[in-house]
Amino acid sequence: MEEFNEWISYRRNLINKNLELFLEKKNNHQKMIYDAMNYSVFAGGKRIRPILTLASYEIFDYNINIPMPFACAVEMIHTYSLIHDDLPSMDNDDFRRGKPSCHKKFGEDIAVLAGDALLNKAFEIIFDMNTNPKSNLENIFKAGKFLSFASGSEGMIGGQIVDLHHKKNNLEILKYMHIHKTGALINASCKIGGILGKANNKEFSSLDEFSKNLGLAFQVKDDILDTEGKNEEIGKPTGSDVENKKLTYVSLLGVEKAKKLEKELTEKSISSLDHFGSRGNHLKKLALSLLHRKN
Ligand code: GRG
Repeated sequence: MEEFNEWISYRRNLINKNLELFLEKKNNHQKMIYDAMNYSVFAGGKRIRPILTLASYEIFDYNINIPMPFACAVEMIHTYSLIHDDLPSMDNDDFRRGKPSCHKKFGEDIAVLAGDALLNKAFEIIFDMNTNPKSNLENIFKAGKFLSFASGSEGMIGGQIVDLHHKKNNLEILKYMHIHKTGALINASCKIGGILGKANNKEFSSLDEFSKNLGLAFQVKDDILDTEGKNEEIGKPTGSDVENKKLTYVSLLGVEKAKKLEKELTEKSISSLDHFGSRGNHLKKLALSLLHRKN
């Protein structure tokens, strides 16, 4: 456990250092946008998706500098989605990561632009990767395609549309929404690690299977935390799903069945890594730690 905590902290710190470099503040006329981008990116996120990218890559190779720009890009896209999701025209949330949400701090106009700028920055740093002689251009393009697809209208944005504009009244549509809204980026985070690590077809499929189940488990846990979590640990008021009469795994199945489902999905995800042997251990531990997370 101690070893795993150190393993996580080391990667989280490295991701934060790289994010700082990529998002260096500029003291020019558009300083405000850098302030807003940095505010949201450094508001205390867990960095789960970039750690998944690194951990997936590490099944194949130890040099985590290679996937690092992608790991940071994934986190930037995730943060952009949270900034936009919190806007009054979407979920209208005043708090995020324990702090006033971006639009509460900087105003709606800046929050929209900060989200847009993070999305653009993400792809800028990926295109910059071709300057690294160790990078394989073909794999960078392939991974970049996965990331843009997962973030777009057939991925995360697609899920958000279902959330905002579809009547959600059964498990099937709920699952569809979450596979896209939350699952797609988690899935891409792992697949990117596999592509850059030059995984073969079987290995790539295992990472795909792992992250699909993990993404769903992650969302079920999110629903459980909204019912059972503590405001101060989660960083925003809990109980909002019930208040907003949202369809969730908890409202559909009840909390006990939702917990059972989350456990089953986590176990399923873990078992798809079995053929990696001990090389899959950190990813497995990561999945287990998400099952027990408090925020
Ligand atoms: C606006 C294009 C657009 C998309 C929004 C992902 C998303 C789509 C909205 C977020 C809504 C939400 C809270 C979903 C629950 C699952 C989730 C993504 C939780 C937040 O992720 P964590 O727990 O957050 O990894 P931190 O703050 O740790 O990074």
